[in-house]
Amino acid sequence: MPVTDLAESTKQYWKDGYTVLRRLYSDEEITGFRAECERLWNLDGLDDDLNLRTEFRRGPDGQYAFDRLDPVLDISPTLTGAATHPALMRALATVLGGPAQLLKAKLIRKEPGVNGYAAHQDFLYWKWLDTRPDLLTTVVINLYPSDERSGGIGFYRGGHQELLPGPPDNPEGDFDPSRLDPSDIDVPALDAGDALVFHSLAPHFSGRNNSERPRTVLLPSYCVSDEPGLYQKYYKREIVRRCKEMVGFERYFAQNDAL
Ligand SMILES: O=C(O)CCC(=O)C(=O)O
Repeated sequence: MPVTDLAESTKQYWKDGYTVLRRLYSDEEITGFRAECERLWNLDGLDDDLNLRTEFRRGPDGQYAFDRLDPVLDISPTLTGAATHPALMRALATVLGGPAQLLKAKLIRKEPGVNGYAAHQDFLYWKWLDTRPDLLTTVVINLYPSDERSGGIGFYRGGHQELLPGPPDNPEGDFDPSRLDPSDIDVPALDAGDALVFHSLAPHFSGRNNSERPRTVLLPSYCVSDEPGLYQKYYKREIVRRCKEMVGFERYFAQNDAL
């Protein structure tokens, strides 16, 4: 049973740009989600450079490590259940002030020693949706206890008021973190079953996983909208983009060139 006061969470979300819904999922549900992640992570072909679902990050030895399955819901009814759980959908409707619709969802598993994500605002990548930032949100469904040491997400508290400009040499790119005050950073410690909800303009980043176990989270994003088929619209564009820009295929070309 959720143990969060939703009125408090809503206040915190709009003030700080994020909030944690504690114990949204039961131990039994989390056990099922963990087993499903193990199954997914052991599917054949995930480390294939041409697999459009998988993305890579630098691991401890400088080599690429597979860390992301995106999209994932179409091959996992269990994780679809997690991302559309009635308790979550009810909580989101309260926090956002209207019914939320699924936009996208990815599974991130950061092995020990694998690096994190540079500071960014998700909305920069969603401008093409032509919707207001206040209507877009992401949820971190946390499967194992996680904190700063395990590479949890850090936020610049209250920084979700505007899209921040990139550095002078790339003003349209990700914002320059040196423009923000490091004393505003908060890395919420999460328990298994907690759901962290953050605004599409919340400036955030994550560090390397310096713990001994993989950090595993499901990250669905949502939009308050009446438009049907947003999820399908998102991935139609995203998969075409990856193909056109050949995102993720660099290693394949390097190997090919070396033949
Ligand atoms: O889970 C993480 O380490 C960071 C993910 C993130 O920042 C994102 O997907 O926008």
